[in-house]
Amino acid sequence: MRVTYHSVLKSSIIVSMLLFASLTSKGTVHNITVGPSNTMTFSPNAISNVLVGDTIRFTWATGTHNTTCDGTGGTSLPGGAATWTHPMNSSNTTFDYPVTVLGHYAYRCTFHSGMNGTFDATGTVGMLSDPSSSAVNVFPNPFTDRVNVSGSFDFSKRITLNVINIIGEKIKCFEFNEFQGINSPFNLDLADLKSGMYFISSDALNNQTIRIIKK
Ligand SMILES: [Cu+2]
Repeated sequence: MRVTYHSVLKSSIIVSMLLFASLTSKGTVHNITVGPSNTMTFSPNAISNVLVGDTIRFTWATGTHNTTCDGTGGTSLPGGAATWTHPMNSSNTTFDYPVTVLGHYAYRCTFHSGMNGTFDATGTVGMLSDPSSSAVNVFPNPFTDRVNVSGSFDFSKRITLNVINIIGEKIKCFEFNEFQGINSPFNLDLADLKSGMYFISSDALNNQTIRIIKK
């Protein structure tokens, strides 16, 4: 695979595109039922396909419970993720937790020993400007030096991935002239970027714009 690199370009069109993309960003809601059929369980008690940008929705069914993830009592969550504790009973029937950090989450009900569950955030949802387009994964995110981009690319085109800073300047452009297998991620060397937030955009990603964070 050959990668070519272009110098800085600037485009105010991209700024308006980013604003539009952020307004239409969407993730998936993952539903967890709390205490179904008078059991001391979360159902499902393990979810493996969560993406950053998704929402975990706890919905009460029966009993008096809570959902807690604060790093104590066997619970755990990735560094930088917000802790939570929320009652789940007939007066508190739903609780939404927005997933903003990649990693493994282990939560529990503090009232009932053994009533616990996990979910794993393994990728980042694309910010979709076209709701019908499929999701793109970027990992790791946050990243240190290199970031992988995978998803349903339009392979009828040469793949160009642009890296854009928060004021809309295109600061890098990667061109992939030989197509990889659809399951092989594109690996971008971003070691020389400063820490902060950037976006990846590409015509070949159905105009999705993906937020990435450099550590
Ligand atoms: Cu409980």
